[in-house]
Amino acid sequence: MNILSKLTQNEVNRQKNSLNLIASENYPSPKTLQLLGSIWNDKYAEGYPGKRYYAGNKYADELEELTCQKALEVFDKTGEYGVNVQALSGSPANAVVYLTVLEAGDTVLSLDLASGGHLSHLHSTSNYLKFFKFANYSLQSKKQGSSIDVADFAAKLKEHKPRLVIIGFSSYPRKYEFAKLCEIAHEAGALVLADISHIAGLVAAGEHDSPFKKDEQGADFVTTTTHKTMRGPRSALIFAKQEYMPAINKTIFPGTSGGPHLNQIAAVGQSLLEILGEDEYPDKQSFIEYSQQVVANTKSLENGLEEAGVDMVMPTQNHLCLVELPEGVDSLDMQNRLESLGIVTNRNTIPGDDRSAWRPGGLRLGTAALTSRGLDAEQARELGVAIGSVITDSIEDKQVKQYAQELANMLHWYY
Ligand code: DSN
Repeated sequence: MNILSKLTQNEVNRQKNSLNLIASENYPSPKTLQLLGSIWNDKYAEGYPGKRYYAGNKYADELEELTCQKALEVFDKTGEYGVNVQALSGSPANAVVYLTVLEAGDTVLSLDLASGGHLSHLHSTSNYLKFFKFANYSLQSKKQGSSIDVADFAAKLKEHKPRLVIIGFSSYPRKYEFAKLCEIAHEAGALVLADISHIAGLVAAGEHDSPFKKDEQGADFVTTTTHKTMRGPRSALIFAKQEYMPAINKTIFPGTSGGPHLNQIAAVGQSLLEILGEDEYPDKQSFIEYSQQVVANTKSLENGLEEAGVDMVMPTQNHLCLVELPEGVDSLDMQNRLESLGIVTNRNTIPGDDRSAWRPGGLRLGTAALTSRGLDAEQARELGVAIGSVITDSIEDKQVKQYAQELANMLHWYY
């Protein structure tokens, strides 16, 4: 075994023997993973099906066409959208939309980072601020329910006159109100990008409202990564209303990228077949059943945390929940302590956070990965109680470590 085989085996053991609650991670099917490491890796295919710059792309063309067709079948019931499957991941996919629709000096309006926005949605640290400006909308107070503050959203539109508005989040446990926000943004003359990276699987399964709608209630652009609740490989999809597709395609190639990664496109195609039920879904369940279980498990996990006396930032309605850590509990220390017990989480900013970004005030927990390993609602509740008891310091570490190891041993492992 060489050093890389050893490292890989170590990582397999780490994943298998721990409980992964990182809301943006998941375990794709073995077939999906195999395609990532397949001979599609070897081929260059600059261009698009039927118009490539190198020879040898007969099957690459069929592959890309198939993946596009399946992506539209899964997501777009309106027939108004097209798709590009060549983006390498979520942040570059969002950048493609910016470079397609924005002129230098234009403003993008997005949710502020502490409230659950994403780094790629233009924030103070973004290099894109050399060219574009940003403004943020925010959430209601906790007392009002912590949802998107629609009045603030409308006011910010009026104040900043953004060219593009982003509806999409990295750490927002509630449902995204696409239709209402799209309508308000369109009325103000802005274009809308819905970034559904976190909830794509829920949207595909009908467990969450869809931004793919006709007219003013639909987003003009929809981006998503494919490896979170979609349970596919690391990659991304960019959808746009048909009128914008030629410009989006041009921004990807030749605008910003060379050859697409056909191995990623093949693996995305596999996960779409599984979502559509055209290939067997792991564990003989359907994607819809899996997605319903993700939502149910997250609610149970939250119930368990609350039973143990932990406060949530807002009640969960999707695949993730957000803990507000008590005063005096440091999030980095808590993340490290839980990891040492076999429970993998990530610390996160929370609305109005006045702690530092390195040691923010919250802990984000998602159940998509463990649900892929067969976690059920009662197990999720018990896990919530265990984590909550660590946070409130009312249980011995060795007891939690043993419990986490037993649960990890009980859950499926695919690879
Ligand atoms: N890191 C991912 C997330 O957790 O949301 C996306 O960049």
